[in-house]
Amino acid sequence: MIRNVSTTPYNDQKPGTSGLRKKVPVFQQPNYAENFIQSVFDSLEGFAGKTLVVGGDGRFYNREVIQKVIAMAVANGFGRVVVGQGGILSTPAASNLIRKRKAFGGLILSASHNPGGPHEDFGIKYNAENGGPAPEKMTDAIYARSKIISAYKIADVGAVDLDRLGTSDVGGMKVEVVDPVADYAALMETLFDFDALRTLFKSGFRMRFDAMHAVTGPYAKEILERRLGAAGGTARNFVPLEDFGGHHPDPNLVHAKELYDEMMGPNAPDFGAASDGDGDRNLIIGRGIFITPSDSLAMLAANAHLAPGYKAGLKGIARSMPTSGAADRVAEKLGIGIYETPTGWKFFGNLLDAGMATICGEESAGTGSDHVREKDGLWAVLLWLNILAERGESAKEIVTKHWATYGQNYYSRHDYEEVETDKANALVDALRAKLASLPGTSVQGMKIASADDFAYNDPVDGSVSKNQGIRVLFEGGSRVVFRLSGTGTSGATLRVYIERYEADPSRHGHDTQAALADLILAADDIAGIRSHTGRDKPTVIT
Ligand code: VG1
Ligand code: CO
Repeated sequence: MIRNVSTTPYNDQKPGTSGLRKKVPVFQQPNYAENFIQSVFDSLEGFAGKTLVVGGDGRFYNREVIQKVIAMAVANGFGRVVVGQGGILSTPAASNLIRKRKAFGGLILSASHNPGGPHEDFGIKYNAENGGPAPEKMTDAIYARSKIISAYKIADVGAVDLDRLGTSDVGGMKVEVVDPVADYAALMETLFDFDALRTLFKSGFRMRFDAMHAVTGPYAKEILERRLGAAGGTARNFVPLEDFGGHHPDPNLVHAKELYDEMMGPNAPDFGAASDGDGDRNLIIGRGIFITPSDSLAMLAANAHLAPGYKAGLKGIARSMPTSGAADRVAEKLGIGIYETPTGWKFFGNLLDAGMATICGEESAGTGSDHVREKDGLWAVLLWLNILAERGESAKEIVTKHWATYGQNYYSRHDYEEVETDKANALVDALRAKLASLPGTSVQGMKIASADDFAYNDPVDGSVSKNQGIRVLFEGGSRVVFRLSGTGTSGATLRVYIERYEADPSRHGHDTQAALADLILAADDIAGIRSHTGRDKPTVIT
């Protein structure tokens, strides 16, 4: 039986950088999830009889919302729902399934790197038929709908068994429970030289992969250990837990500190990596060397032709604006296009669809290619492995040579988390107000060349996205960038991105914070971080 349930709108269902993210108790309010799901369906046209992919990172509340999605998909007229077994699908695996099954779209349930559990975070994101996150005009439409929604449709179909593989009939619609790993692993086999990787592991190459008790555990076990023959125990924390073991599944130097310490230790493995809650991020650490995500993007782009899937070369590279310019130098050398987009993977979709970019990346540990329309943690790890196997050098050698060829972009991000929203907004407003007066002035002995609020003109569809981060450029190419996070769920998070280019090899590989010290001071002088927020240091430095 299909019911039309009346509801009243919530006023806070505006999708952020990557979907709607809220605390679990917010999502558990009466009709909260239903309102948002119906607002998504109401903003779409022509899905009758078509396929919807659904799955999530396994966090608390995942299964409940999947049941709601299935019951509402029946009532709204979808023909089929494809769902990962146990409700599990990594974000890149969901993107792949949408594309492979020619689905109408998909709902991905995740709050990514944010913690999970009854009092932590949950999220819902809609991805379109290209497998990529809904573009801004779609998320704007969803938000607009959510503010006036008065009813949603749901079918009384009872709970579907998400653990048994196979197809069943649910209220006249097909529900197909699929192995979450199989199609993804098959895709990876088409891109990388699995024989060469097997030989690498056979020769004694040691690796550590920290799945952080999040979604990539089953993927890493299957691909690294079963298919590639990496030693048992290569994948660590590989059982997905509803609360990620109480940790933040955020692969950075703070939350993956154990991995970092091991990689810097005396008996370090050859290669270390980690992924986040929903499997789209990657942390890369060679023996004795951390590789910043911005550098990793540049190095992957420079060497991608060594992997079978990219041997024809790259069409172009795209990076988010705050990401360092290291990839720009690679693009220049390769003679291909480089595109600078706002933060968030949704801005890469058009460039990938149009064949303008092959590899994309963000400073926040996101890298991916045109094989799907999401960033992809394990993909980045496998591409690194393929490059290491082909070059026969250590990660550290590859990094050192890369810097010698292109120069080093010293880079760091300072996050001030859970700042009171009013104070964060006041900081940004004050900064905007003085942007025009900054050029020509000096801070910490460095002259400001230009300052603006980044706006993006999409070269494919002509759409314009304004206010995407304030950037202050110094003479000589150094810069600081300020923006507020669009994924947090409590208060505001101020992100400060700091970058300096260094051409001289004798100055490469030094301590990053020391190399950026004057710019860090300048950032505070310019934005008044201490005076506005009352903080004297960042919460997280990556
Ligand atoms: C952050 C990152 C951004 C990334 C986004 C989603 O957004 O900075 O680069 O695309 O998270 O990643 P923000 O607005 O908080 O800075 V994920 O792995 O959370 O889906
Ligand atoms: Co993520």
